[in-house]
Amino acid sequence: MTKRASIASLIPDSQDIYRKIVFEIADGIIGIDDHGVIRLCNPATESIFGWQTGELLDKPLEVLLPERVHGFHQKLVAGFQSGNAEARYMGQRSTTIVGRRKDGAEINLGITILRTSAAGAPMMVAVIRDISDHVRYQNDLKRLAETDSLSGLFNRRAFRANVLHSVGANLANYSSMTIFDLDGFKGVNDRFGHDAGDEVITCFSEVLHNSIRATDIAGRWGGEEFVLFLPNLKGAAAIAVIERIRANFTARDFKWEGFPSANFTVSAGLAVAPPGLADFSDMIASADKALYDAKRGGRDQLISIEMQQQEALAS
Ligand code: GH3
Ligand code: MG
Ligand code: MG
Repeated sequence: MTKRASIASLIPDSQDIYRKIVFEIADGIIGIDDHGVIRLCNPATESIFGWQTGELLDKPLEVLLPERVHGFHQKLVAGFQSGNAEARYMGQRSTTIVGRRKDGAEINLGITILRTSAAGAPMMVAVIRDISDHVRYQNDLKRLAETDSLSGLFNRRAFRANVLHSVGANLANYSSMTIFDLDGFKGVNDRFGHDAGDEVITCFSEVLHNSIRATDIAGRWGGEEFVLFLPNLKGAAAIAVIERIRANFTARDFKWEGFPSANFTVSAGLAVAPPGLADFSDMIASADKALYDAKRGGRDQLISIEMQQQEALAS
């Protein structure tokens, strides 16, 4: 049966208006029978999923879904079939519905499912909208809101949010909070210019980013100050990470026209928080105190502080 014939048999002649809506609407409309086989499919569905006219009819619905969501989708459909709702919108929650085009590309979908029947047999109809552009736009906005544009690292707000999330998940373990402050940075701007200063900031950000684990969280605290949170790391292991970052940064040669090549140093304050400590401000304050000691002690060094259990309990 061709697609047109198939749709025609499901929509009585007297209901021309419905036929027109199904054919012309930009949203995909798709109907599946009890066995999950596609029995109705409008032109918009084919164009959303990149199939040719009539190709989707009589295929299992699974051809429109990435393999990894097949099980989840079957449960979703079974839940809807056994429930009381006549219609349900899916795609609003944080996990959007993912579909797969014929070429394998994944797309984000907003879907309304309806329970109905056609020619005496039960049928589930889905009205499908491709919301990929919308999801991409949302993700772009989120990234812009969270990222510092010069360094590409988390900004202060996003850093705090990510640390609190990580601490919440690792409350039973030690963690380390470090603040870095580039040494004599006013002098860099004054001698080499503001663009050179920006280059040094970018370089330190790269070194920081390239020296940490995927679970570590780095941010630009402001100006030439950076923060690093190391979950599940303390003592010598944490110190080794910070010292490697400091050494990698100092090893970078900067060469600006008219000047001999230059190297820079960075001071750091490290606070090791005992298990159970979730107070962000306390960790930052302790790291800042250690940083102050590092500056006062002559710069180009790391000072670390072990936060006390009492402090943790008091917070
Ligand atoms: P110290 O060793 O004590 O840290 O000395 P310092 O010169 O680094 O002192 P301070 O932290 O007070 O100076 C920070 C300077 O960083 C001041 C500010 O002009 C400069 N700065 C802040 N943000 C930026 C930026 O985005 N780009 C550039 N080029 N400079 C910046
Ligand atoms: Mg500073
Ligand atoms: Mg400084």
